[in-house]
Amino acid sequence: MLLLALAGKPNCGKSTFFKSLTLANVEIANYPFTTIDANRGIAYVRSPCPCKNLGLDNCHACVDGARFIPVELLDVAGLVPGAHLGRGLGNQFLDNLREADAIIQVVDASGSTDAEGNPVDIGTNDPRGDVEFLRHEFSMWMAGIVDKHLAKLVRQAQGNGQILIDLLASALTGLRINAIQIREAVDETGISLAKATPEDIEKMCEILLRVSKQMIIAANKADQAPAENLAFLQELGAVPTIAAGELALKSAVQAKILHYLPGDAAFTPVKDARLSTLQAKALTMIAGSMKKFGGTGVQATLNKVVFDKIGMIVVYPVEDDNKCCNAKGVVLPDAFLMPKGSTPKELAYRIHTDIGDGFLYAVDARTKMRIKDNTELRSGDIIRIVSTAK
Ligand SMILES: Nc1nc2c(ncn2[C@@H]2O[C@H](COP(=O)(O)OP(=O)(O)O)[C@@H](O)[C@H]2O)c(=O)[nH]1
Ligand SMILES: [Mg+2]
Repeated sequence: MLLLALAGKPNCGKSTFFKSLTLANVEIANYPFTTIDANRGIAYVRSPCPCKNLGLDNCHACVDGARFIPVELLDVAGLVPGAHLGRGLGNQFLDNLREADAIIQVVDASGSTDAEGNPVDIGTNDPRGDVEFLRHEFSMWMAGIVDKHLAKLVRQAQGNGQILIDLLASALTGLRINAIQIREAVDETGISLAKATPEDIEKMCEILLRVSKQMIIAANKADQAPAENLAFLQELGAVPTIAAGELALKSAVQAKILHYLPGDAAFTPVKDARLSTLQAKALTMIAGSMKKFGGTGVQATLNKVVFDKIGMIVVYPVEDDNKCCNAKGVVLPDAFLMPKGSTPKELAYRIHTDIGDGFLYAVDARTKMRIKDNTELRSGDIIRIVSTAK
């Protein structure tokens, strides 16, 4: 399963963001509890279910045409300046970020917390510094790891540049960094890896971070954010978010007070729901912010990182391409997230190793045509795999 990590300084709203995405949502989750432990949980990306277009009215896997597909989410402890030197929980949370496929950088766009997360007046703290510092800490930490290994690897490579890169790649597999990415970073920096100074390594690691880790910024506390902060963050591709609003909505759905599907632009109160004055006031405020931003932005952030940044597509394997169902008649039973460029044969392996090993051909359920095993699948494809395995 994909792993996404929430990172940022203390008090920017990471845990609120995390809870709002992993709170057991009765309407969408098959799992009664989606929080695996305190800081690891299951969140869901939202994708339109193909059932609507195909006129399949007996689809039970989606909610009103919205399909929710699980990914794993990590709430990383608050990062403080100097973390790479071991400040705060230091290396422990940097180590957490290491295994993630992508990082959602939560930034306090309201500017109501300083660099260490202490409360200050709204608009006091400039989020520019917050954006910089995560990249800085992470790349400095990486540089420390490269620095630790490099001298020995240079001796082992005996003057062969490619071997040196390959050796370094092996040393960095835990960071999910490969030789191609190292080559790119070395070339772009223009350094000689064998003679790299500590400054060279730092420069290279900045680029290495950029090419190896996808990141997206959640401009959180958007409800209280000064316009210039939002404008600056949105220029960096940030999504304005109101994590506290999303969490309140999820709780209200659980309490059966309102209808709201994560990612909707608005919510509707349940008919005859009894709201306290406080609840009604809070919901009115949330509704106002949602109108301004087109929703709470929390689901939008998750979708953007998975579909646009990492580049995943959604593929629906079926056993019966006429009824788009499995052997038991369940319509569109599975939705798989797969990397862009995946092929039917890779889908077969994703279903089961035996199905992959016995792969014969695939059928596109929409066209009923056979497709070649090296065809690139497209998002929304419904595919029947024909295999010698049963
Ligand atoms: N106004 C506003 N406050 C928020 C939002 N998200 C979180 N907060 C508040 O920010 C504070 C810190 O949140 P928390 O999730 O504990 O931050 P963490 O330390 O990064 O995990 C809490 O008081 C939250 O209620 C938001 O979208 N808007
Ligand atoms: Mg927290």
